[in-house]
Amino acid sequence: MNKFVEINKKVKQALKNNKPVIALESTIISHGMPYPQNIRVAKDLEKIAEDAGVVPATICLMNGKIKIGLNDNELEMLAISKDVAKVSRRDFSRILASKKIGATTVAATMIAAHLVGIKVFATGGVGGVHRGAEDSFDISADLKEFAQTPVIVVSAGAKAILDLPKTLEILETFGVPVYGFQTDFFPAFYSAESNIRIDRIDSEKEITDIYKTNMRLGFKSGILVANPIPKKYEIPFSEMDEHIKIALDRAKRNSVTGRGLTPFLLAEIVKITKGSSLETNIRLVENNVALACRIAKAF
Ligand code: PSU
Ligand code: MN
Repeated sequence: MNKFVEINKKVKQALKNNKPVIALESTIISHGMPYPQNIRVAKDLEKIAEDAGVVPATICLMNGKIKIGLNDNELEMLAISKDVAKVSRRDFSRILASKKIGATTVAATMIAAHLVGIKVFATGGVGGVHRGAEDSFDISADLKEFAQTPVIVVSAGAKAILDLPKTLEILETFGVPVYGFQTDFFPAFYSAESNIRIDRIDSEKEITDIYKTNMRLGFKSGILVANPIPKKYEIPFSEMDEHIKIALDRAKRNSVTGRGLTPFLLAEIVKITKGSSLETNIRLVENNVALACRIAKAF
């Protein structure tokens, strides 16, 4: 095994015995949610997986190692420390070499998961094409990663802070399969549906069949499974759009760009919605973990 990789005992056992494992990202803990909700969510997601008979592997970079599966202390460090780097593909080697703490984004978590043979990964929402990308060129490295790393990622679509049609266009250009899970429309993170039609699948087995076919063909792409938040927890698209416009305007006035933009927008939206967007965010990640577990078991 790669000398940079450190897998905890439970995950190693499960991988060795071909038992179901899912990957979880750590940027959602360090940069995506405020303390103390972030640590509660991190532990709660692991418990959802364990209760489903699946071994959770939360992933981060620490002490020059790619850590696969974290203990409570490590999760707490990610949740509390102000010194955690947000790591996408380009940051990976810098943070490993410096032995600093890095939280992995969707892109970096896919890289690590694939390195150790984890096929399924649950997150909240993937990065995408930012609104105004025609000027800023801000397109998440997550999209490029989907083109080259064969991991199934369960996400509540893409965050409504993004330009959803452009995000889907780029994924199509990169040859990335995107499926609505039991829906014909791309979910918009906080809202169960946008008005954008996508291909639909209805069962976990269809996903594992497509993945296996992809692998047999030698295709390298990942698969994005877009799993809508349950209707009863959603914030309607029209309502969310108002909040998002305010947050985007604040980002512009404060000149927030680059890797700081997504965390800034998420935090502003939590303030604007007085915490209700955070509640929604938590519900949708839980829902994604539950589906990821069912897909991992279907393998
Ligand atoms: N979705 C969330 N919270 C997050 C993110 C996504 O609900 O914190 C993170 C993920 O780690 C994702 C990253 O990979 O934001 C995308 O950042 P950027 O747009 O800078 O690529
Ligand atoms: Mn970006």
